[in-house]
Amino acid sequence: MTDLWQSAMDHGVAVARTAGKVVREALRDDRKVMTKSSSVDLVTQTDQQVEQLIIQSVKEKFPTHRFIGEESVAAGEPCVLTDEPTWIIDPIDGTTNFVHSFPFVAISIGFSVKKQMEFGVVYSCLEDKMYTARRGRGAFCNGEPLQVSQQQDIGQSIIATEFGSNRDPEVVDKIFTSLRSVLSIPVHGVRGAGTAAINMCLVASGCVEAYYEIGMHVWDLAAGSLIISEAGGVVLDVEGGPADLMSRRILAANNRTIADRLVEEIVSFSPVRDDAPPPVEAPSKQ
Ligand code: LIP
Repeated sequence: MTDLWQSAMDHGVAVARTAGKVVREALRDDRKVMTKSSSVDLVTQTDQQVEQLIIQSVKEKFPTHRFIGEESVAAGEPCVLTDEPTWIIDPIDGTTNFVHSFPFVAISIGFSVKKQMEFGVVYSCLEDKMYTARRGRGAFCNGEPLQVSQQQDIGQSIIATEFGSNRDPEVVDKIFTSLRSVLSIPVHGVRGAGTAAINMCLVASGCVEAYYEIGMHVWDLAAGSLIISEAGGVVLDVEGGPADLMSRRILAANNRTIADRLVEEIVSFSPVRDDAPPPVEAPSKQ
């Protein structure tokens, strides 16, 4: 089995590189923008094209493997993680960045077996940085080993977070209450790259101490979560318990001390889970 997962990972890296080329080329043209759950939840034809490219390429080599892909789920495919080998794909993490040519865009590919991440690949395709991790074998960027920051003092830290695409006033209030508390610790700074996957790779690289967010999805997190833990960090729920990648809540940090301090400041809430059954539509009255 070991060699099989290595060849799957090699394929993941190769297809992420090909996908990155497609994304870079698409940036030269006009992008037709569509919306999904809200007017600020964007998708383009390139997201859909890249997801199909990745899935077709993997299917040819690993015909029995399963997929959870952002755009396939948006099109109605189930978002269920089984024990089977499963590729968890975000074809463009940072779609809003892509639409605006804001220069942080990633292809994120996680691979899970028996509900455990075996490898993660995040290709920051405009920086040409290939982040990789395999369970038990460390994390790397362009082949160089990654190590989280050794900082224990939150007051000397940079924290990454995002605002997401939910504009419900109650949710926005909670996000801003957390942000105000974190800033007021005070921390050295708060940053956000506009992509969960790259934020996680920044934690793994040691230049950001932690990243938290409520509202992103399993495809944003799957690969990055392994890259952080293989770089020596911790991946938790925002209340400090074990991470649940389907819960749409994440707190990833360089160490438990920084994570525990952030738990005190984050106002938690629970979006609809990624694996929740689709809402049943009420029968129309005749
Ligand atoms: C996005 C994330 C971003 C987060 C958004 C969204 P997309 O992913 O990476 O950091 O704030 O909620 O999930 O839609 O660009 O793949």
